[in-house]
Amino acid sequence: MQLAATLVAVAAFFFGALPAAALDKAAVEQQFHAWIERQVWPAAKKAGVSRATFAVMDGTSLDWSLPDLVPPGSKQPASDMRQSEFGSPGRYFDEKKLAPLISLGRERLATYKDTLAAVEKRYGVPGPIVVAIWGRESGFGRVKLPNEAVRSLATLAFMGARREDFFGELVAALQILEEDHVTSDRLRSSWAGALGQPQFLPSKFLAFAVDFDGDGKRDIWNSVPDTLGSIGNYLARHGWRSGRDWGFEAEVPAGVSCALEGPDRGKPITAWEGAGVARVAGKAFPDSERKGDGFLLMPAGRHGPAFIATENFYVLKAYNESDLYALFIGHLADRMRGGKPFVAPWANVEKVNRLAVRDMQLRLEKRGIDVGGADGLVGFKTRRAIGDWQAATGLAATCFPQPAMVDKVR
Ligand SMILES: [Ca+2]
Repeated sequence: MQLAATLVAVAAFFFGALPAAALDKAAVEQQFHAWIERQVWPAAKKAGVSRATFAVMDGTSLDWSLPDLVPPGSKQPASDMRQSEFGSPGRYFDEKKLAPLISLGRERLATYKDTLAAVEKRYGVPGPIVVAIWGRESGFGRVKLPNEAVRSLATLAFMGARREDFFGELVAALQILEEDHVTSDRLRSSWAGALGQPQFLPSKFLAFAVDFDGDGKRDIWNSVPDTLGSIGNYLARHGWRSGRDWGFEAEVPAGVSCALEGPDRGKPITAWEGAGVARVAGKAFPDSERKGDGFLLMPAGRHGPAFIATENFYVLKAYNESDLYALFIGHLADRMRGGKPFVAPWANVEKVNRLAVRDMQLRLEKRGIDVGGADGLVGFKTRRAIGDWQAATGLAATCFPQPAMVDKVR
């Protein structure tokens, strides 16, 4: 957050936004309270929030420490994409970072064995998957949530860079207080308003949190059963298929193009086997999985491990849209069950500038190629577009951007 604040300050200097110090903060606070009454109260009332519950807003002030704020009268800071780079996905899977999550996760699997069995019975999601998400989101509830959700959300809805996304979340947070699941002083969140141990945004809480311990409250802050049940319910409601795994590391022969990646290019795992794809380390795909669909997944293209994922991999992506997040959860769950590190190494790739990637994506879009949005981030659609360009240019397809190549792709 320190870095983000510095970048905003730099952007403000170069792009003419008012430095925060020059702002009349007292005047902005006044506008904030006028906005609460004029904009937030009617929406909250319509959503069933009582005036008594809404009183929490009276004592709420703006949190000026949040990143990327755009106070009224200042200009939207320019995107900091030009200063942003990304490297190998392998850094997400550092064994030193994984080790404590694996050992603490195994302890939680033992401690909450009965609860997790009940969660799997009701929602079909295995314990290690639920516990892996719990660990990744809040360190199994050990992370102290730094913010009051209402204050953070009100600040972001009033003067955040993505104001319109947060207005509904603020109203949803007030609905949670109205329903009395937790008192306002205990409605803790991340700076971005993600609530409790599963880190649900308020709208997700309303839709997916459950009271798994039966005390009448959906308490994802203090109740482990409510936390685990809510994660299970979230995945079940997003289509988790009971009895299927998330995916398997695989060896993909050179004759199978990395550009075949993606959830829209699935085929039965037996068909991948027919094309020469095999599970690593001489293991076979489980018989129960082989007739089901598999999807090629290569987060680092030819520069790292490859996988045959199942539909459940894409259910994990409903929790967080990143391929690497979903892979992290699946891998962590495997490791808690005694699985081994990935067999294939993550190669040391050169860092790539996000702006250069975005420009490449814009050129591809102009040709009608779907890159999944020109955002400077590299999802499967961008990876396979690169692979297709490489093949058309007579190069070996790697399906991953590198600095020497991104400016040429078109
Ligand atoms: Ca409860």
